Amino acid sequence: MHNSSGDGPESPAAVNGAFCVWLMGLSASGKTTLAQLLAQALARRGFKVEVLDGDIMRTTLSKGLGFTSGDRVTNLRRIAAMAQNLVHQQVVTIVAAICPYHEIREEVRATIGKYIEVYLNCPLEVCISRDPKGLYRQALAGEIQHFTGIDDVFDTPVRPDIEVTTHGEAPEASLARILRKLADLRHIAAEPAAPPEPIGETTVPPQLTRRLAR
Ligand code: ADX
Repeated sequence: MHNSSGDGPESPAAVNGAFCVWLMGLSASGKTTLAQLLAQALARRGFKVEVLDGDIMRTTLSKGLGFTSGDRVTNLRRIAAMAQNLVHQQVVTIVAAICPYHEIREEVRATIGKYIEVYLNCPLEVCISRDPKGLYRQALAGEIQHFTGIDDVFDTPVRPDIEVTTHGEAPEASLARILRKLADLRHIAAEPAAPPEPIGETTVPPQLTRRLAR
């Protein structure tokens, strides 16, 4: 878990309530990269943050599930239940999972409650040309079935809360866009919160404390 500032009342998560950001899009659209960047940015702002990545969840919570529509729905329901639980415990939760169908998106939104849908819009041809795991090549050769975008559907999100085009801009630019929108939606402060002022006591720099102790 990313965590920079603890659980005290000064924690922005404690003040505004935690939330879940769900990054959805085709395989190789940049979900994992953006999830990590977003997690670091939010941890720097003092939030407790957890990332639930589809690739990892499928080796743990959803181990053994495949990619039929039924298995995907089961996988996504499990992830949503875990996300709901984490948000309830004031952990900002970032999910990186394809989440290909309209209906299951509505369901996970209802399960989680404080849910921000982010669509990583990246053309299929770009994802195919990236193909970091060689899975598109295998799917196009018919070696694996039910591959999203090849022989399985990806419903284009109709009303994402945020849409970023991950082929036309650097991940840092997508990140900045997401952070701005989270601020517009009042989930985070517009600027990183300043460290809280000590009340009724003087802060002694650590070097000085050591010198005084000698
Ligand atoms: S989801 O459809 O249930 O949301 P999830 O995000 O968990 O999918 O897993 C997608 C990841 O599994 C992809 O990034 C890819 O690495 C891998 N994968 C293996 N087989 C498939 C497939 N048939 N379709 C999509 N992704 C697959």
